[in-house]
Amino acid sequence: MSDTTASRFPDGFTWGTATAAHQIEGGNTNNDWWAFEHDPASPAVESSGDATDSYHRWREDIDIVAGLGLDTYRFSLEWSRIEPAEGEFSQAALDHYARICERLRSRGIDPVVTFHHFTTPQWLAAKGGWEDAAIVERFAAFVDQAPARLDGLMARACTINEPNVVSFTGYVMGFFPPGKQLGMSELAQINATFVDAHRAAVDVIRTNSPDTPVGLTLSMAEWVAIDGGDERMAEERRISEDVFLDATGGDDFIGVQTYSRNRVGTSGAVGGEEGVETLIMGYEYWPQSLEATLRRAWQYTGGSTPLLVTENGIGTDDDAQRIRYLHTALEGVLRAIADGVDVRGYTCWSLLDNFEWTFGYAPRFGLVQVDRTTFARTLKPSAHWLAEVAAANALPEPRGSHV
Ligand code: GCO
Repeated sequence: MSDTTASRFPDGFTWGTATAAHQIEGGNTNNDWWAFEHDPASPAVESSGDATDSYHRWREDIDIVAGLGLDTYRFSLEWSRIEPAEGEFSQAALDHYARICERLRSRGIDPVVTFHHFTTPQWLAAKGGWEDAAIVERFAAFVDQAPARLDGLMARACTINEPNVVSFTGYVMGFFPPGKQLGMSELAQINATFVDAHRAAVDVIRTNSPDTPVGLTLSMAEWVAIDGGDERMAEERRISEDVFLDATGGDDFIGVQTYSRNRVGTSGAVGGEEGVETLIMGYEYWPQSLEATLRRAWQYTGGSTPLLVTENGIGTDDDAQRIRYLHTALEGVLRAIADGVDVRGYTCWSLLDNFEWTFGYAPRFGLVQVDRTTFARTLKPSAHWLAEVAAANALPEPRGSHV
């Protein structure tokens, strides 16, 4: 970009990075994911094991975020630690997360707290998990524990991370727990339960912690209709995204999380386009998708709610490719902002190479590499690149091979 003003983000734009409890803490033996990872019949390739040992090394993680000069760290509470058995709440676990918030605050970093990031306690999964609408009250009861302890510490609260991914991947594809392959009517029911749980959590958080902005984080893709697939594409997008965007009315923000695009023909997904690289995650290298999803979230909701990019990144062993991906994605953010889309911040997924769910440890999304044996953290060039962007609140001129 040659126009330097066009490379600047608005004043007050926030810069951060994100993680989730089960992907980094290690030893989360009491949730549905641990059971799934250890079920020989499940597609999960390996155990999360010690993950990045962040349940113990969280201070070091926060020091890295602080050292990079980022102002936001998004992380999640592990429900199965806070409520290891129904109705039994662990003060020690809550204290742990409060200490994380306190240290972040003391380093000038905003704690963005996610209440549900994919994992559900085993005792609750055994009662039917998200298939039983009773989970709404149980989730609200869990959420109710934290604001009292974390009030005044959370900068923002995210109720449920990507409910659309949990429902579709877990209950239709069978690729996440509980590994079921149900039909569309059951999916609609499960989605409705997630929506109810989100609304209930918003109410609880607003009651207990009225000054904390609260919202949902949604997995969004750029949707492309191929060869007359418009109707099919719109229907898939409705079930996957729109029913959740509809549920965000009155929220303080919408968390947009984007990685790639979905190409849909008359009978469903058609896969990647010839000539476009397929990443280790199985989807296309398509950083342009972030701009598309921000525009759509904004347009679909009538510009009623500010947007935050709560996740965006790439699983790759090629860190130069990561920098290119982030650069291209952020150019799209700038274009969207220039057109009036109210985007307040950018949070890169992820701080650390970590446990990528069913795929195990092979996809590396981190700005920071983690040795799987010593847990030593080593910053990648992309970490320094993002730090520079955050410090300048602007994109640098594209370098050399940038596309
Ligand atoms: C998500 C997932 C993350 C993944 C990331 C990369 O919210 O999509 O939260 O846990 O690791 O998306 O696939």
